[in-house]
Amino acid sequence: MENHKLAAAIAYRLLNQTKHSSKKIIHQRLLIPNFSQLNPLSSTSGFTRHASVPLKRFLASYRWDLQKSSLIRMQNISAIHHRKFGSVASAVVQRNPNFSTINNDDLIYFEKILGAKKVIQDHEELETANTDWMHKYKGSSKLMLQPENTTELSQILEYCNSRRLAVVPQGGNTGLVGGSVPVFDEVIISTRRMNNIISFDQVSGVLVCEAGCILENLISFLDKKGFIMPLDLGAKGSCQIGGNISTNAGGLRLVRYGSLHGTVLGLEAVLANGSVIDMLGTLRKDNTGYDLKHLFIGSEGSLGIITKVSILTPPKLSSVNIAFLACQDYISCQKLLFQAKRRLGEILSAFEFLDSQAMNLVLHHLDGVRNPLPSSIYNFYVLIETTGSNESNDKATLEAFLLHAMESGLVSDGALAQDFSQASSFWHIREGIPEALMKAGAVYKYDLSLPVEKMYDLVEEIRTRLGSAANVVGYGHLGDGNLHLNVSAPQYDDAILSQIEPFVYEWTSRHRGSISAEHGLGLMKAEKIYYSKSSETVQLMASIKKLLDPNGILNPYKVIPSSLSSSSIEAYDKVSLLIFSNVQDVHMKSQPTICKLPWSTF
Ligand code: FAD
Ligand code: 2HG
Ligand code: ZN
Repeated sequence: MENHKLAAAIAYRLLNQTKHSSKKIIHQRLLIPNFSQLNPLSSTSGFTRHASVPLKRFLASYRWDLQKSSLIRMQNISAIHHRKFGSVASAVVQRNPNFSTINNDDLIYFEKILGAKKVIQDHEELETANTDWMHKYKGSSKLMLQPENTTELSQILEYCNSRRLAVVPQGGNTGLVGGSVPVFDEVIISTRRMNNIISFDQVSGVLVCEAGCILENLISFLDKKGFIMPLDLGAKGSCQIGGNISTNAGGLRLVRYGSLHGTVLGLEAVLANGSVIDMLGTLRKDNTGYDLKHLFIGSEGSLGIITKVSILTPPKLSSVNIAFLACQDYISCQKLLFQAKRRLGEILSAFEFLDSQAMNLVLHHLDGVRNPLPSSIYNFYVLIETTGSNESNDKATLEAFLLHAMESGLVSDGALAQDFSQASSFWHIREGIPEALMKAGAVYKYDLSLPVEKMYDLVEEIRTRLGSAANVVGYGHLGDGNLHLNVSAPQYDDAILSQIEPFVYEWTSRHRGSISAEHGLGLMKAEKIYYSKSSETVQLMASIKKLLDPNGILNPYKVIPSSLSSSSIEAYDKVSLLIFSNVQDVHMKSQPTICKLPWSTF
């Protein structure tokens, strides 16, 4: 098909400019004040709606600044109605009686080393810090400490360890697996005051900063220097780099820049006994023995508290393009990914997908969101971003890719963002899904790595199992083989849960997937670890935990199954006998039937 006919057949639409409250967007608009000159079809006040534009002209006029705005901030979340808490935590674990409870002498000590303003006992502040982003997990801590530097944090941990006071490290509290809030009365150690940028090297692109820096602030800082963060996620307005590293967050750019195991060059961490471990190297290459920083990346605060990080940041490239495409079926999404990897190659920077259920939720629950392709509801949508340094080449490459995708019928309709506002509205649809789900009611979240070709079968199977009882939503980082399966229901209901679990974990295990692609295990999945890890691996993890945190004070009840995280080595032996006598199927051979042993058993 000739280009112009194709362009006419596929309505590349221009969006009405949506209002957006983000300060960041306003800032970015200032960076491209003369955009209306770049694009003859647009103006700073609005865009012609649904105008079809010849593809070549459209692509030629398309350019905007790279960074997206923060869509999710904690202050937005207050609008989300408060959820009834289930018995998620207390049903599975009991408070470890080896832990002490806070007394007056403790408070006097903390005030002495930190000063009163960093020792928080205020009811409202504690209520927020005890409650997770989803309002699903809630602890009852009476104390939050906010150290300002590594020395203060080290003193806190040394003291807590000597007193057997359990602690929970907390960054931006955007975690989705109940890892960032206390289960019982653990002391909350917040890194929010440790938010200084220490150095930035323009030549190497290495950023060194404290763990409490908010991701979006780092993005803004780097933007001015002509660099970007190698990770980007919807929670960037609240999450902290220490929390990102502790969860090994994936996000929207992993397909291009890889995981934090690759980009984090160094760390400083404080162990449970207060020892400061300086691994804050800035070298790309350092093979002097074990690379222990990796133990802290993704260990969810169970081995130490990260205080400083050094991270490799890529240069900001000038040519960014975003396409929002519709596909009729999941197989087309897969084929599109296959094509995108080959045809877009090194300029591909995001490949995200959502199904029509996810799209409907966003349209229904988020203000100011429009479907870029409103003429029909398609079964699947794919958001593709390219980032490169050669504007004309990148455009030509994307153009060729899109033409091919349309000609071969993989794409049914599509829209290309023409400016930052449109790009941001495309991203808003994808990044806004978690918030829309929160507004829709109760939500069961599963974050799975699965072979791409099998991934959506699971969504359909769960849909069949649940019938009309719940809305089953599938979306995620298709480019990374990461499905976000969310089940949305009017309220939490054990009948619904029993249709999902253990089915979802067994299915994932059978397909050799991971039950946590990027959010971690936290409290939610500590007991489910055997679905993705062998018993020997879990044993080794428990031994490492024991070595670094012998009293088990760091983020107890999370990550490691409770049966393996008692405070004595003898108890480990006893428990492992109890667990591993319970052999199930091939992938599950080390899976205990859910160990609900009370601590007093040890
Ligand atoms: P918190 O939630 O405070 O903590 C998370 C875990 O890390 C806890 O176990 C906590 O104890 C530990 N921790 C925190 N700080 C430290 C520290 N300094 N040292 C040791 N342990 C620490 N995740 C993704 O991977 N990809 C996404 O695309 C993504 N998108 C999201 C979108 C939304 C809207 C939301 C709400 C969450 C999203 N998440 C995503 C989940 C979440 O993991 C990330 O938001 C983020 O990495 C958590 O950072 P945080 O600072 O909020 O950490
Ligand atoms: C995302 O990719 C996050 O948007 C959240 O990882 C996923 O809410 C979820 O299930
Ligand atoms: Zn995600």
